[in-house]
Amino acid sequence: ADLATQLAAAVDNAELSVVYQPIVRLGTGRLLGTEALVRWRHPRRGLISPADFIPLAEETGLIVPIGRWVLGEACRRAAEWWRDQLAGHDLVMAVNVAGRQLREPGFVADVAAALAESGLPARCLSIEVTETAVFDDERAIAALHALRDLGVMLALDDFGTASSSLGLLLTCPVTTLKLDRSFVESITTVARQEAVAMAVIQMANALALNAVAEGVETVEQAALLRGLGYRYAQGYLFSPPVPADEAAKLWAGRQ
Ligand code: G
Ligand code: G
Ligand code: MN
Ligand code: NA
Repeated sequence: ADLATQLAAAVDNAELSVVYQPIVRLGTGRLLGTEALVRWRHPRRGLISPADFIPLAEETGLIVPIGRWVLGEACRRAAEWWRDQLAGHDLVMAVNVAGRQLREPGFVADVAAALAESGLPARCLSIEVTETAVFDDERAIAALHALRDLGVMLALDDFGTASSSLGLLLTCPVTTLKLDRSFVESITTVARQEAVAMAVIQMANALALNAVAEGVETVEQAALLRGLGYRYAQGYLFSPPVPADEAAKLWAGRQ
């Protein structure tokens, strides 16, 4: 069978799993929450990256059932961590959502159901969307407003990489900007990267938005970002994405 057919069966065959990458406070190293990232272990090909199968899932519409499964899984896990008070405070579970999911009429109801079934408070869920997923799309923007009405957080992922970034801040009720890792990569050596990162944090502060720096790999990058005023970051320096049981242990060590 072709890859799309195999992907269609992947949920039922329990070939998908979710790994969790910590999002930390730069000042203290404490965990703010985690980002859920889907993985597909193909029976013959081994691990297939979401970068390779998410586009296929979007083309075929399979992203809808797959995304619903990821959302349910992430909410159940976060609710478990939240109930166990692993954080000692609220936590954030960030879930990536494709444009195709956002435009699906039942999407907001799916989110409400995932929250109700898991018992996770809406304020603990952050839906991550890319700029291109919502750009110029009234249905997507309407869904974002409905999600905000539910009380969930909304993050603009890969912020700064699309051409539409600034206008979206006027039309979309986002709570969080995720500075794309391309601006962090050479931030300690390329003055323009530092200048863009500084402009983004100043804008986030002016708009009362949270900002998370992505792709932080070195202590130098973390220190520089902290100096610029970033309070939250994510990246291999702190932890790669890890399975749920390992993430639960990270909580224990990072309070
Ligand atoms: O983990 P990384 O290789 O883990 O992810 C590659 C890309 O796939 C990223 O752009 C990430 O946002 C996306 N991605 C990972 N998990 C999901 C998911 O559950 N849904 C969607 N729509 N995208 C995801
Ligand atoms: O598009 P999004 O930001 O959701 O994608 C997250 C992607 O970034 C995933 O593929 C994840 O595995 C990857 N990632 C997470 N931390 C780092 C990092 O420090 N460096 C690099 N190069 N990639 C990272
Ligand atoms: Mn993301
Ligand atoms: Na990103």
